[in-house]
Amino acid sequence: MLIKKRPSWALSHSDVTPESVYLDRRRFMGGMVAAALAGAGVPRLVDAAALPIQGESLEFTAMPGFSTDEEKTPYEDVTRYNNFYEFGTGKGDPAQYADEMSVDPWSVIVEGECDRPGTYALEDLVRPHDYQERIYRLRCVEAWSMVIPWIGIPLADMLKRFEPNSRAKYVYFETLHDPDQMRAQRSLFSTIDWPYQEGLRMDEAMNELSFMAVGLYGKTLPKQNGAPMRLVVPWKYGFKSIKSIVKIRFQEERPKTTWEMIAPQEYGFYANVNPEVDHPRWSQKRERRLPSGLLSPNWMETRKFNGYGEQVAHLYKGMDLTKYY
Ligand SMILES: Nc1nc2c(c(=O)[nH]1)N[C@H]1C(S)=C(S)[C@@H](COP(=O)(O)O)O[C@H]1N2
Ligand SMILES: [Mo]
Repeated sequence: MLIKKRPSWALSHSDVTPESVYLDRRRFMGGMVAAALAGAGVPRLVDAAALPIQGESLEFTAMPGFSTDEEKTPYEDVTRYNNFYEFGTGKGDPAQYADEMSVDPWSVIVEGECDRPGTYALEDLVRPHDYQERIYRLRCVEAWSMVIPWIGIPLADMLKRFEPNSRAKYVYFETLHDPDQMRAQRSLFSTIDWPYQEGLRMDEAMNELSFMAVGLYGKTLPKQNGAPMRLVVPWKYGFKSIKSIVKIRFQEERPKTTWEMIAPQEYGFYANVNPEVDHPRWSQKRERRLPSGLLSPNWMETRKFNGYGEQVAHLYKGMDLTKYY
């Protein structure tokens, strides 16, 4: 049974700001260690201490037309400040525990309304494609954001190979469900009814921005970021970008998605980044761009569709985005 507990990131508006203040206070009092434990972006006083970029190097083509030239979020923050509830709700939990998940070998079940269903080995899914690098903004519904250099392939290129048929109106994705490897799935008090599930309307999935990432910062994905393969949908709140995918299903009906199932009045299926539609318990007008601290909280205005309106606004023409949030 799903226990409807308030997720740690579903904080009330009055909780959200004090939390970052609280983390900063700890940083001042406890110094570097406390800050590292809090996971809220470690102050980089000594650059030489920077975390080396982990993983196997990948060859890729830079895609300047699909990349922001904003300053990239440092590797440390991208890989130590995560949401991956399968490993715990703390921002530092995924970096600490995702290593308990094995990602090799990895296969993905493809099913539903398509002519090429089957079980595909990861290599067969990605090998026919050339990798691209896309530097995208990632805006979490919790009102923090990052700029991440992803490596991967356009989602449309992968999905077309399965030959979806005319009844395929939506595509559903599912994360690995294995309590032996994912410690929070063993918890009796979990917020989430596992596995983590997400979905897109077919035209959203086929949009040129939708990306299947297998790496970041030029190397294979760290496990905490959703190895070996995760979705990246940059104009939507981060929770749509599902990690460690093991199932892809084409379907006629709109899939039920994890956060929508937990709190439908707060998290919708569409989840387009939208400063004009506040979360019921906090504002979505601004975001904290990581790294963020007390002296430089780095607040900035949130942009509609996370700044990708030119590429995606047409998908929602005529839709009331306050209703379809
Ligand atoms: N399977 C799974 N995917 C997930 C999540 C999760 O808890 N489980 N969290 C989502 C949320 S809320 C965000 S903001 C992003 C964070 O991605 P990152 O940790 O790589 O920055 O992953 C998304 N994908
Ligand atoms: Mo998120």
